[in-house]
Amino acid sequence: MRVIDSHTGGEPTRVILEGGPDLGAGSLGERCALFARQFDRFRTMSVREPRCSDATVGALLCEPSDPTCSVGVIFFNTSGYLGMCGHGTIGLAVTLAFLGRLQPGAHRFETPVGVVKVNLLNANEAQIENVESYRYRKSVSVDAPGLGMVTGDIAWGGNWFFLIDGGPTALTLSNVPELTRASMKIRHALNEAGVTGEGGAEVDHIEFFEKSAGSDADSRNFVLCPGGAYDRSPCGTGASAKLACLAADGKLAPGEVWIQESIVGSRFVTSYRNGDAGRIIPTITGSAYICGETQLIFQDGDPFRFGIS
Ligand code: PYC
Repeated sequence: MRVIDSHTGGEPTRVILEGGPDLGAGSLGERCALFARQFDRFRTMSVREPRCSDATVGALLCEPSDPTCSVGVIFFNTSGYLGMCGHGTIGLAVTLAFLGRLQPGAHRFETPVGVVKVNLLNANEAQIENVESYRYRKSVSVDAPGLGMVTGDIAWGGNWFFLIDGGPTALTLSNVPELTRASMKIRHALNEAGVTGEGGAEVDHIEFFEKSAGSDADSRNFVLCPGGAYDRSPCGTGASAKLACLAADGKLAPGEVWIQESIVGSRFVTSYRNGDAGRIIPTITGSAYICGETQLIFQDGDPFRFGIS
């Protein structure tokens, strides 16, 4: 399997260029379902230890089914599949630029949850216009063991998020273990209480945010991803969900810039325009860098050929 690794604001993306499954020519949604049903081992072998880690998002490069798109992509991680991935889309754009397959300018990428517009600004920087994002429920409270009642908003930004104003402790790197434990408890409490996104979808990302201390960013966040790792980047879909909440509360106007900082201090510059029915269309700008070009080898007899589960 041939892969290229990059990071976007510290968050890794592994693009599978060759050696992935043949998923046919259905819609990206159909191909993602087929991937999960019949070829899930390609996911586990490419992103799980010992060849990768929980922090990485994998990206299977596909032929698009939409003729207006230049690229199709299915994102996944160690625990399952992602509808969309903001940092991963920026990483993919920069990877394709590195390979000489994408020129600066406007492009359209097809994902299982819709088309994302990508403007490659230069070799390391891209701006994406994400899928329509919206707040689904405001001020939902759950009782999380050891934390008490926790209140947050449920919003869609290409994945489902529970967004909480303020963490149980300051949003600093040294507090990552405590933030991880707390956000896992909250996610578990949401699941136990049957609190979901629209249509019963699991809320699998938990986001704490607060005003950035000693920085000119508008907000700093900590995002727990489905696999249990935290997002080193400011999380493109999480930032989109946050923008949707700000827009719904009348706290950010269309076109106004919102700088979202991650727990490691990396940044996305974001804004939105109005979509349909009170939804918004977020724009996220960020940088990615190539870290490696690798041939993954899976030897016969390797007990961890398909990854450590
Ligand atoms: O940037 O959207 C994102 C993302 C989702 C999970 C990890 N990063």
